[in-house]
Amino acid sequence: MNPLPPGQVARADFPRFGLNPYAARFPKELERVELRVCGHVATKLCVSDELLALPRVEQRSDFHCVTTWSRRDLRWSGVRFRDFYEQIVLPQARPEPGVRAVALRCQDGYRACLLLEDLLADDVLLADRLDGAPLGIEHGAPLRLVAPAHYGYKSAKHVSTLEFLLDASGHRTAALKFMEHPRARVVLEERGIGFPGVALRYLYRPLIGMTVRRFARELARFRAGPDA
Ligand SMILES: Nc1nc2c(c(=O)[nH]1)N[C@H]1C(S)=C(S)[C@@H](COP(=O)(O)O)O[C@H]1N2
Ligand SMILES: [Mo]
Repeated sequence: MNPLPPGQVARADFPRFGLNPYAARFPKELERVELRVCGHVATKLCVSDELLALPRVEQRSDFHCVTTWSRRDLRWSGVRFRDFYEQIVLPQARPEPGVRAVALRCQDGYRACLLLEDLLADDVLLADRLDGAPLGIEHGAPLRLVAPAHYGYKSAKHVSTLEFLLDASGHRTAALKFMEHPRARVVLEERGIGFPGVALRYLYRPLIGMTVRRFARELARFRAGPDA
C-alpha cells in the first residue's frame, strides 16, 4: 500500500463529510446526470447521456480530507475528466484560449475551483459509481469529481456546473478564503493559504468527530422526511 501523505491518518469507514453549512443541504436530482458548461466558452452546454457514453474507467484510489483523515482504496468508476474535456468541451463548447481554471458548482450550493491543468491529470474522474454501486447521496449522487492528488475539498459532490475561468480569481470560495488553496496538493501539504500545512493539521483535527456526527445526523433527518 502507498504510504499516506504527510499528516494523514487512515480511517476504516468513509463518512459523509464537508463544510458545516452544507451538512443539511441536499441535491434535488439524485439520478439523472446533467452537467452544465459555461464561462469563457464560445457555446454553453448542458451534457447528459453523452457524458456517460464516454469510455468508462475504474480506479482504486485513496481519499484525503484536509482535516487529516484518509480513506484508503476506494473503487470509483466513471469517466475521465480529460476525456470529457477533449471529446466534449473542446469541440462543442470551445473554451477561450486563455482558460486556466474551472469552478465547479454543486446542487447543494457548494463550490470548488481547480486549475485546468490539475483536472486533466490521469486520475481525475467524473464518477457516478463507488465500490460497484451507483453513488449514494452521502458521496455525491448523481455525479462527483474525484481528484485523489488533491485534498477532498476539491472533489466536489453533486456537481452540476463547470464554469471555465481565465484564472481562479473569479471564484468565490465556499469556505473562508484561507481554507481553499488554489491547488491543494496532498503531497505538498497545501492545506490552505497563509498557514503552514502542519499548523492546519492541529487546527482541523479536533473538528473531525463532530463534523462526521453532524453530517450523519442531518442525512438521517433528511431520509426520515419533513414530517419526522
Ligand atoms: N457538494 C459538496 N461537495 C463536497 C463537500 C460538500 O460539502 N458539498 N465537501 C468536500 C469535502 S471537505 C470533503 S472531505 C469531501 C467529502 O466527501 P464524502 O462526503 O464523499 O466523504 O467532499 C467534498 N466535496
Ligand atoms: Mo474535507
